[in-house]
Amino acid sequence: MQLRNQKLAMEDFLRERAEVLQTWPTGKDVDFEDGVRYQLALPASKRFSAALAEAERDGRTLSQPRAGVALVDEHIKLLQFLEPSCDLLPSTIDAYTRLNHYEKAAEGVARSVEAGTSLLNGFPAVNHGLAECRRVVESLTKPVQVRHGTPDARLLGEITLAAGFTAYEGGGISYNIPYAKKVPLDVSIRHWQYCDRLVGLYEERGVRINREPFGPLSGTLVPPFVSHSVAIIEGLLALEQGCKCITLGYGQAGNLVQDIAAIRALRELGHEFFRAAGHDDYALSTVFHQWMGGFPENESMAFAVIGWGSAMAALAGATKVIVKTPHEASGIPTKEANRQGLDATRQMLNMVREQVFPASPVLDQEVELIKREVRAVLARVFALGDGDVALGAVRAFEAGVLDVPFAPAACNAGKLLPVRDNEGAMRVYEPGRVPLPDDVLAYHKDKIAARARAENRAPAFQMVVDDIYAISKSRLIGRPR
Ligand code: 8ZB
Repeated sequence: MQLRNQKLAMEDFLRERAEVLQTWPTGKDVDFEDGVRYQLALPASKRFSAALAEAERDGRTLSQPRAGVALVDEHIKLLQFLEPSCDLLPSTIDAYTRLNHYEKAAEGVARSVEAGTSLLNGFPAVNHGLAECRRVVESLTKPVQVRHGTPDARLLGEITLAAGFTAYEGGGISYNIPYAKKVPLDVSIRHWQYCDRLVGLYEERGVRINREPFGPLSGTLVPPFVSHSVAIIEGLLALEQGCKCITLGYGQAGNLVQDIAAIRALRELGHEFFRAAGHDDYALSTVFHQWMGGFPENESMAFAVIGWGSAMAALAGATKVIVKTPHEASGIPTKEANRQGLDATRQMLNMVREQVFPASPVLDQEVELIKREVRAVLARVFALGDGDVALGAVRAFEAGVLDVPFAPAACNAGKLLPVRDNEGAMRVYEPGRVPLPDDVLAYHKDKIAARARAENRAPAFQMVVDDIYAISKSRLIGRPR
């Protein structure tokens, strides 16, 4: 395959489309023109892009849960129950659909009907098909996004966008590296070019669809520059295919200064790289994910983690925050627990709303550090791709230049090791083959050495392990006992 960051030719897209729509029977109900008409008839109050634009204008942070169950009526009831407590709605897709195992999802639906409860970990939108997905959209008053984790999300995109969902999460890197073991990266990137081209076709017809690369990646001690580099690459890939409404994401690290700096750097780097690639007609927003790593079992303790993430999202000025629940440590939350997470989040967002984190040299320094790191990595990505960012991304993962900590994908080097410094910021303990400038590496090393001194132990892999479990055991930093 000759992967290139080029807008897919219409005839190639249409040929592929005919195949995609045949992969499962519900595909045949999809009609693009009908989808455009349906989307254009939606009220502005159901448009994801409109809600984001308004929040950007007013400097507000919107809240959004994750939620999805097997059966349509139960899914509708769940979202209607959450709707008063949040600004934006999801439909979290089940794991079988994410792997394109629609037969298994069908079994799960049948068994859920028998059991009278959801036996899938999300909403199988492909199996339910266009008309049932429209019933979901029509039963709600707020915008709904498809949230999943699917390396090949072409059919899912065709069905849900024609059904009136107005936002689509994912990307060829961010829905491969953390989710799949052996899907080749060029394949998933190519499948996501299809999704982005489809969104672009809706855009051409005046239908704005929000696109959100999945920011947190493995959710396990990911330094901001790693996830920012991937987010910007996926933003560039989406823009090339005609997407115009991009939300770049970041998962909370836990250190106040680093988290605020990360969202600021993400926004500024987004504009920097998008404009440098010749894009000027787009809307950019940001999403902050409440802590994506291990949570405490204790629900009161979990609320503290949720609250800290909410405060950071608001102080960082993120456009939206993805909300966790007090059940995070145990699995899929009940609808009540989900709503509790949303209510706790909204209370914190409302209290922090008017406050501004004071300008400070420490913050500026952290912003500048992240920017230098991302620029260094992306410069190498472009060089490896002979100027092409799609090809460059594939080669950069092969070379370990892009390297996501603790990700399952075989095509990910897994040589970069992160660890927290003495204030809990994510630093690089072992860079692997990631091309950070020497002075930047020396800075990380110094910050880690300061922690090692404070803990009276040498920096070692044990420190990394301690950090992975720290928050679930009630601390940010994995100090020795
Ligand atoms: C990568 C995202 C993981 C997070 C939550 C997990 C975890 C997954 C559902 C869900 C509510 C669902 N999650 N599936 N939350 N309903 N069907 O996504 O708990 O926090």
